[in-house]
Amino acid sequence: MANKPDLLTVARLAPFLMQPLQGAFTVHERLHEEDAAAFERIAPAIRAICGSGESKVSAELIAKLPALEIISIMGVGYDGVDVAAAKARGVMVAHTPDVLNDDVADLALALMLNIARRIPQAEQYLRQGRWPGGPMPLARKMSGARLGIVGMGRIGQAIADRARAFGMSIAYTARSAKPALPYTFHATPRALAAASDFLVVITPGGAATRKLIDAEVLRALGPTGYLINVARGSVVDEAALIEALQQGTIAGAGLDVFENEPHVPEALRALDNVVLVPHIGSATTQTRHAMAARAFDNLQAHFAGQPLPSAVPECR
Ligand code: 8YV
Repeated sequence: MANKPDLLTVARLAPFLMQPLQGAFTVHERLHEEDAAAFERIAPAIRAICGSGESKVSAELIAKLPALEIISIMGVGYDGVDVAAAKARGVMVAHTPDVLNDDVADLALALMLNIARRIPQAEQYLRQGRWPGGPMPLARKMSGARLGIVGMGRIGQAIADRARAFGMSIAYTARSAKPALPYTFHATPRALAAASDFLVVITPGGAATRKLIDAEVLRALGPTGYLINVARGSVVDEAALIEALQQGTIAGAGLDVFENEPHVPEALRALDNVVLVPHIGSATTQTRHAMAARAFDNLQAHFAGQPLPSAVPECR
C-alpha cells in the first residue's frame, strides 16, 4: 500500500499488535533508542507513536517529531506521556480503558487472598515436605474484613463489586466523594488506612499521586493491615514500605507494580510478608488482545478522520 503513515513504537509491543500495525503503517521499532542517526533522519516523517502503559513519551521526544498527530497507548495508564506537551502541539493521546477492568480487579482480589491466606508460603510448605512436621501457622481471614480502596474509578468499582461477594465492608478515598456509590468516603488516604484491614491502591500514576502512600499512611494502616498495589509503583513510597514491612508496622503487602520496573529491590524480595508479581494486572490473552485491538482502532480511527474510540479525558 502506498503512503502508509510512519509510526514509531516506544515499547516492545506484542506480535498481535505489531502485525496489524505493520499492515497499516511503516513501523519504526524503537528507533529513537536503537539508532540515533537513523531516528534523526526519519523523525520528520513520524505521524504516530504506539506504546504501552509504561512507555515514556516526553516533551523532548514530542518536540523532535514535527509531524506527530497521535500517541496511542496500549494500556489504561498513560502517566509516562507528557499530555500537556502533546496537547500544546495538537497531538491526540489515546488509551485502552475498560477492557482491562476485570483482569486488574481479579488480580487485586487474588493478591489479597494470597497475602492474607499465605498461599505462596503454604504451597512452599507442602512442596518442601514440611507438612508431616505439623500444620502451618494460622493465616488471616479475608471474608468480612474492611476494605479501603484508594481511587474509585472503573477498576476501583470492579474491585468493590468483587469484595462485596466476600462480605467485606467497603470504603474509599478519591479526589471527591461519589454520592451515587453505597460506600463510605474518607477525605485522605491516611483516614482510609486507619479504617481498613486491606488498603488497595488503584489510582492513576503521575505527579498528582506520587508517594501518596507514605510512612504516615502505612502507620495508620497498622500492624494487622495489608497494602495491595495494582496501580503504579510511583504511588507508594517504596523505601517507606520496605521499612514498614521489615519493622512490622504493617502486616504485609501484595504488589503488582514497583518504583523502578522491572527491577525490584533485593530488600523487598527478601521479605516473607509480601506477595510479589511482575506487573501482570492485565496480562491475560483475552485482555491483552482486546487492548491491542483498541490501541489499533484508535490509530485507524484517527487516520480515517473519525472520532477516537478512547481518547484520554484531557483530549476529549
Ligand atoms: C500493562 C498497564 O502493563 O494498562 C496499564 O496501564 O499498566 C498494563 O495494562 C501494559 O500497559 C500493557 O501494554
